[in-house]
Amino acid sequence: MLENNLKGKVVMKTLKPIFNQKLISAALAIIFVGTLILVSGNASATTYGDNITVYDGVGTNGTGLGQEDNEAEPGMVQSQAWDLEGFFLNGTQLTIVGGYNFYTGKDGMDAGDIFIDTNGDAVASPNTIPGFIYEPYDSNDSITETYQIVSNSYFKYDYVLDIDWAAGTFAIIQLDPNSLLKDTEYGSAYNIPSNPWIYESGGQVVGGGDFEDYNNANTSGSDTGLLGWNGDDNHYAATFNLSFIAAGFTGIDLRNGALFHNTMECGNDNLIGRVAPVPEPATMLLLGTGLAGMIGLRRRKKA
Ligand SMILES: [Ca+2]
Ligand SMILES: [Ca+2]
Ligand SMILES: [Ca+2]
Ligand SMILES: [Ca+2]
Repeated sequence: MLENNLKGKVVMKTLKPIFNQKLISAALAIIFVGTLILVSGNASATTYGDNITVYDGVGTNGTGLGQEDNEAEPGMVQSQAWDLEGFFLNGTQLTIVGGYNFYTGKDGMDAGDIFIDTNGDAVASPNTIPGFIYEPYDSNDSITETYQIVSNSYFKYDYVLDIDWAAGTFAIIQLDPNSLLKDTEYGSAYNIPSNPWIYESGGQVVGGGDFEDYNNANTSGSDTGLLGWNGDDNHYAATFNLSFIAAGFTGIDLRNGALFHNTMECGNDNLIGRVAPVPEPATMLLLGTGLAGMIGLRRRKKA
């Protein structure tokens, strides 16, 4: 198309202003599409918004986004009842979905809190944490585990949704490096990447609310694109309103990107969601100027 429009200098001169306008429009269109891709990543729209699940760094047996559907951590029970399947985001509505029943737990193992990182430095799903002393794993599970208390200085989460699953309520706690978190039952030596499990103490309560709870009757695979496993097609969901983010709460803003982490008491499965940062308007303008400039340069070389 470019070449056809450049048959002679006279023609080119008369077309030049229109051509530049087209180039700028094309550049802006490319930037617009690029921005959409940046915002959505590989996400796909569902009943609960975009699936924002990413790979948790361990295991490669799963399907779907992050290989997280029909996947639990290596060496752990592999079944739908233990499967955390995805984080979804619709505006400021964060939904977690699993074959695991958050409301009742499973075999005495309760659901965990949702940890949030907003400045990109969380040590999520590590295989080792320098300086951290892991509790020996009790291989025959004959004693009551001690559930180590872990300093947030190792994990660097910024907030936690401290969830009362039975009551349908949660507190938003702003964490600091001295906040204390609790590891999983098998967590210390056996299933390191799943940690931490729940909030223990420290930090500051900055808000809270009710969450929308769904049972499996409301949450089918067709709502989410998630799969049943070995004939078990139950899916459970819970939706948390993070509007405190939209309200511009100090230090937390989804536009800067965020990471979400959840596991259950035994750490059988580890789930991570991520929102990519949205470029600032100034950055987009720079990108646009640069791209238009590059196209202009290329065109001059051809002429
Ligand atoms: Ca599944
Ligand atoms: Ca999973
Ligand atoms: Ca952090
Ligand atoms: Ca997992």
